[in-house]
Amino acid sequence: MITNISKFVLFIFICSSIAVSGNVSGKINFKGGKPAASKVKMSSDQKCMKIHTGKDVVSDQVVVNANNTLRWVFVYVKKGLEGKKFPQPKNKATIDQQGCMYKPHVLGMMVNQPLEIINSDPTMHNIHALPKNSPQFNIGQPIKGQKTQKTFAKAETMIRVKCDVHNWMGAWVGVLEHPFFGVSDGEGNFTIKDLPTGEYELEAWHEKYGTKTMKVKVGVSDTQTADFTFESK
Ligand SMILES: [Cu+2]
Repeated sequence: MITNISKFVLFIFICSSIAVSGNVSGKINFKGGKPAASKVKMSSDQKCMKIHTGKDVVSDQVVVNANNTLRWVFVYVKKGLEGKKFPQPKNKATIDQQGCMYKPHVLGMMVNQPLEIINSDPTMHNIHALPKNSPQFNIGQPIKGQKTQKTFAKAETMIRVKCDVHNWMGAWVGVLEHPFFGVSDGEGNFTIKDLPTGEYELEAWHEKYGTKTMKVKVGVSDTQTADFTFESK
């Protein structure tokens, strides 16, 4: 028989096991004239050209989606988590060189989390990361299927990554002391999950259109909406 006291203990146990957190999700709207997609010229490397035979490759720098939203915006908690420690995620962050482009173009990871760099192309890539707070690295990957792991020792938004062989190849990495970030997708949406309850300042960053900030207050099991708008220049 379950006594009232044991019911109460069970209730407290269940309550304490529920994570005290919520989510933030939003859309990155784009206002103004839609810029024309910029074609990437790969003529300096015939192997890159061959991968894309018959197809145009467009730059990932400015991608305005069909629904007038902006892709590849990095949204993260800029203020409100100071002094808090978060465990490393179990998975590695990944960047792939595929079709002589970086996949993904923008990614987020934590300080000291392994970043797996993959060459999926039958050509030589040279990945060159240019952080200001952590040591730079510069590695040649001549063989298809080659994988190398690297880390960044200090937080930094954003770190430029480029290829020293192919001047059109560029990516951006946001390195944080916490796992609360998202990147806008092909419909302009992003989500930041399981953020501890509290008040935060979010920053949305785009490589061409700069940054925007917004305050949010996250309650238990909330999903707060944080929509940003960038304008064409
Ligand atoms: Cu390359």
